[in-house]
Amino acid sequence: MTRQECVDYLKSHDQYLILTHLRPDGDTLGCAAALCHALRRIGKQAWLYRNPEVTLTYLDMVQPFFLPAGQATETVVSVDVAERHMLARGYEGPVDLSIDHHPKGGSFCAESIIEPACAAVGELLLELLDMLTGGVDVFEADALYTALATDSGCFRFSNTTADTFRAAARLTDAGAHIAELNKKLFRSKSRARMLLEGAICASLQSYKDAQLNIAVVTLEMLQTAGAREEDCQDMADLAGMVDTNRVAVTVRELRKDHCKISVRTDGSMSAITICQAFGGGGHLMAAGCEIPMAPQDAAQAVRKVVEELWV
Ligand SMILES: [Mn+2]
Repeated sequence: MTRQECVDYLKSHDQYLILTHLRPDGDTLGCAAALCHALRRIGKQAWLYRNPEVTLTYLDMVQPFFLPAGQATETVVSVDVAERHMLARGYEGPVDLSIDHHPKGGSFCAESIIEPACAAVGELLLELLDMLTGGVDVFEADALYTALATDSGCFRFSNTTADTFRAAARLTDAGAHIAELNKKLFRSKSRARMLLEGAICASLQSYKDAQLNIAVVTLEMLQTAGAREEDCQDMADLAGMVDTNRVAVTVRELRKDHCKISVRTDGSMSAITICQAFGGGGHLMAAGCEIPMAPQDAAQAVRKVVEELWV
């Protein structure tokens, strides 16, 4: 549907339940919070589905809107959910409307508005909420800035466009707390995460003139650092930060003699081909697999495959 049709839809329905995705990020949660707040501001009843995987970073933003037990709802809207199986854990019902930016999003919903050119759903939602309410308030500006900034890697990823900056500028005009949000989202980490990164960096093994970099994360390292699951996000990016890197491999011990492998490449070699050797798959620049070996053995097994494929 068009933006106007979507706004008309939001105006003509009520009793909203807003859904986020599995392992929720700043885009899905920021959009859900902003949409819920804006709907309430125009007199609607709206709640967020209680996604059990919300991390501490985002809890304050969404918790006040969680659906109370026993509260009935009518209209179910998902934000940033690409596929049915990506819906937050525990939700089994139908979805009436999908607001998304994943190219194939919305296929599981009765209605959808999908705009893949947007770096974040937050970019699209700003347009919709401006049309719906006449202008976002400070809470919504903060939530949408969270969406925009996290999905664009703080405006550093290749999905960032002039429109992304224009949306951020409008959110700044609307009162978004840019400095505080950037500090919280990008310039701070838990002490456990700091210790874990230190251990991962110390584990780095480099080959091929440091164009192949392998990091190992053992259960013992996680325990020593006191790391919880949310301290482990984007760990696979670390090895690839070596400036000479072409292929970065992160070996994570899941249990005794069983490891999860994440491969990231610069596109000059296929991460899929590397992972297919171990029954995995993925994309050209990011793929994964599991190997039933101890961490160091798994690291050397992957090294051997990468070196055989090396071009
Ligand atoms: Mn997104």
